[in-house]
Amino acid sequence: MATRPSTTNDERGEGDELHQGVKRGERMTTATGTPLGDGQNSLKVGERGPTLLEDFAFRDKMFHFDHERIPERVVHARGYSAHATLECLDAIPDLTRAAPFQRKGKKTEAFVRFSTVAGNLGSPDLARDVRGFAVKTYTEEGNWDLVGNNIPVFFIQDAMKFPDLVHAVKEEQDRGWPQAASAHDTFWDFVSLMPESTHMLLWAMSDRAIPRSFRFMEGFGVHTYRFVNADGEASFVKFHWKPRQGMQSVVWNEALKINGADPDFHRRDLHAAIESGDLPQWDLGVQVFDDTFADEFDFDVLDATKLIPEEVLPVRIIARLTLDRNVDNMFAENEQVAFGTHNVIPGIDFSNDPLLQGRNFSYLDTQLKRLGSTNFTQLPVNAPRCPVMHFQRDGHMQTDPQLGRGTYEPNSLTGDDRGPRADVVQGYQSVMREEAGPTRRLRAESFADHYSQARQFFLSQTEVEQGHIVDAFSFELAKVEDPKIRTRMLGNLRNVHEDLAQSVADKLATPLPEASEAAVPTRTDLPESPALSILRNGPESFAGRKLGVLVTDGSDKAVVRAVASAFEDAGAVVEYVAPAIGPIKLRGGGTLTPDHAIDGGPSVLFDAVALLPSADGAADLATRASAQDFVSDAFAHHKLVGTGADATALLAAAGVEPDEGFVDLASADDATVFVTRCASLRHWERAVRA
Ligand code: HDE
Repeated sequence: MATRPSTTNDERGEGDELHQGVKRGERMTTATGTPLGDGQNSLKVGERGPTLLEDFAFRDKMFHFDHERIPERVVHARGYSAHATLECLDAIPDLTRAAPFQRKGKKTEAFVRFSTVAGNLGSPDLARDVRGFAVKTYTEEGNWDLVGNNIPVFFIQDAMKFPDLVHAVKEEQDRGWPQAASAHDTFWDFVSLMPESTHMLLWAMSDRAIPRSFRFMEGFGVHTYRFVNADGEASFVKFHWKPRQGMQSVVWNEALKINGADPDFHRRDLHAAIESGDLPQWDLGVQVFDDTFADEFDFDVLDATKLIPEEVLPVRIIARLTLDRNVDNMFAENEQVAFGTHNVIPGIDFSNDPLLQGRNFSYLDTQLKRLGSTNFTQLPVNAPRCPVMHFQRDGHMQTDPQLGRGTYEPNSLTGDDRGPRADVVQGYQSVMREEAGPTRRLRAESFADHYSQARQFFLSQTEVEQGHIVDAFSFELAKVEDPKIRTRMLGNLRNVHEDLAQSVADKLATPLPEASEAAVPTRTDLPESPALSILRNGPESFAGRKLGVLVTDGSDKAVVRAVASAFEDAGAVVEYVAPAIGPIKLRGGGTLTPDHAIDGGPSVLFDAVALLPSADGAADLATRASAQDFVSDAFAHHKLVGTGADATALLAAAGVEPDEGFVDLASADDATVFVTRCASLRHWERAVRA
C-alpha cells in the first residue's frame, strides 16, 4: 500500500530551497553529490587540450543539459500558472457531494493554468486564439480538474475530429508557418467545410479571443457535466468562472503591437498583479438542470457547440477562486502540471457529450508522452494532497518506497483480514443510467443546427463589438490565399446573418456567394443574450488597470503626483514613460525614475495614458516616431487620454485632434475627473464615429 506525504503551502518556509539548486555560500556538486573543485574548466591534457573523456564532471553537466527539454503540449503549449485557493460561498450538499462545496467558508487548495491553444511554447501572448482556463483542485477526495476555456462552446462536436482541427490550425507542414495564428488556408479550409464550427468562429473572431489579461476573462467548463449528491441523485451542470475584475479585451491593431512590444504581456500582467497583492479572483457559478429542462431546451445539452444562455438558466455562484501565489519554477509547475478531464471526485460525473468522452482518454494518454512516465501523478504539482492507496507498482521514475508484501487486492497481509478494499459506500459511484441502442457511427439529428446560436451571439453584441467581428473575419480571410475558401466561408456566414456576410464581403471586395446549404434552417426567434457581450458587462472602475504617464524633465510635479495618487487610490497601477530610462527632474522639485524609455514603452502597454511633458520636453518628443506613435496609437485604440497644459506640440506632431475622450489635466484638481472618466476603459464613441 502506498501513501504519499502532502506538500502544503505552510510547509514551504521563507527562503526554502526547493531542490538541489545552489544554496548561498554552499559548494557546488555533481548530481550525485561529489563536490566540484572547478566548475569553469573541463579536464584537459596540457593547457590547450584535448578534453578527456574521463571528465565525469563535464559529462555529468552536459548529459543533463542535453536532455533538459520535454515535448511541449500538442495544444496549449504556451501557458502560465499560479497557485490558488477555492473558497465555498454557498454550500450545495443537496446537489453534489463534491468535497469543496459541502460547507460555506471551506477553503481548498488549487492550481490554475491559462494558455493559448495554437502557438508553440515561445509564441506571443496576444495571438487571436481561445484561452485555456484549467483548474486543478486538491480536495480530500482526490484531485478534481476542470479543464475549461475562456469561450463556452467549441469548434467540433465529436472528439474524433480533434486531430483534424488541430492539424488545420497549427503551422502548415510544408512550410512551418504561421505561428500562433488561425489566419491561413488550412484553418479556414477545415472550418468552412465543418459548419458545426461556425458558432465558435463567431466567438473566436470576437474580442473574447484577444483578452487584455487573463485576469479579465471568463472561464467555462464548456461541456455538460453531472452533479451527484450523497443519495446518488444526479442533475446536469455547466460550470462558469466570472472574473471579479470585470471583463476586458484589447483591440486587434493593439494586439498586433503588444506582441512586438511585450510578447509576455499576459504572463507579466498576471505575475505582477499577484506579486503586488492585487490578487485576481473569479466567482465559480453553476447552471444546474434536470432531464426535463434538457429535453425541453432548444438544443442538445450534449452538443459542445451550444450554450445555455444565462437569461434562460441563471448562473448560481457557489465559490470564489483567488490566485494567491506565483509559481516558483516554470518547469516544475507550469510545464509538469498534468490536467485531465478524467480527474473527477465523488459528486462530479460526466455526461455523454462525445467531445468530453473523447477528452477523457486523450488527457491521460498525452501525459505519458510529455512527462515520460506513468508516475507523473507523483510530481509535487500533480500529487494529491490526500492519502493515495493503490497497488499500482514500479514504472519509470517511481519515487514512492512502496512497502510490504501484498501488491494485490484483496490481501490480508496488512494485519487486517479485510485488507484495503474499494469503498462501495463512500467511494466514487458512477451515476447509474440506462443506455441502449445499436452501435453506429453517426451524428445525432439533435446536433444539426449549426447557425442559430451563432446568429444569437452576433445579435447580442454591441455595435462596436459587431464591427470587431466583421474586421476579424476580414483580416483572417484576407490572409487566405485560395479564393474558393473565402467564398465558401462567406456562404456559411450568410446563414448566420446577412449583414455580417455582406460587411465581410465588402471588406474583402469579394462578391457575396449563394448561402451554403444548411442542415436545418437558422432560427431567427432566439432572443438576444446580453451576458454574451463584453462591453455590456464591463467593470465599474479603473481598478486593476494600468495608466501610462508620459513625463520629461520639467514635468509639473503637482500634476504628476495628483494623477498618480488619484489612480493609485482607485486601485490602478501607474507607470512612467520618459525620453530615457534615467531619472528626470520635475518642475517644483524632486526627481522621478521612469519605468520605461519611450522607445520601449509604447501606449499599447497601458489602458489609458496621461501626457504630462514640459513644453520643451513635448517639443523634443514631437520629433521622435515612438512618441508620435504613443499618442496616435492611444487615440486609434480608443483610449482615454489625459493632456497636461504643455502637451500641444506632441498632439500636433501625432496628427491627433482631441475629442471628448481627452481630459484636460491643466491642474492637479483635474486628476479625479480623469480617473472617473477612465472607468469606462475606452472612448468607444470614437470607434463608432470612425
Ligand atoms: Fe483540450 N487537450 N482537447 N480542450 N485542453 C489538451 O492535454 C483534447 C478541448 C484544454 O494547461 C491536451 O495535457 C481533445 C475542449 C485546456 O495543461 C490534450 C479535445 C476544451 C488544455 C487535449 C479537446 C479544452 C488542453 C494537450 C476534443 C475546453 C491545457 C496537453 C475532444 C473545455 C491544459 C494536455 C493545461 C490540453 C485534448 C478539446 C481545454 C491533447 C482530444 C473542448 C485548457 O490531451
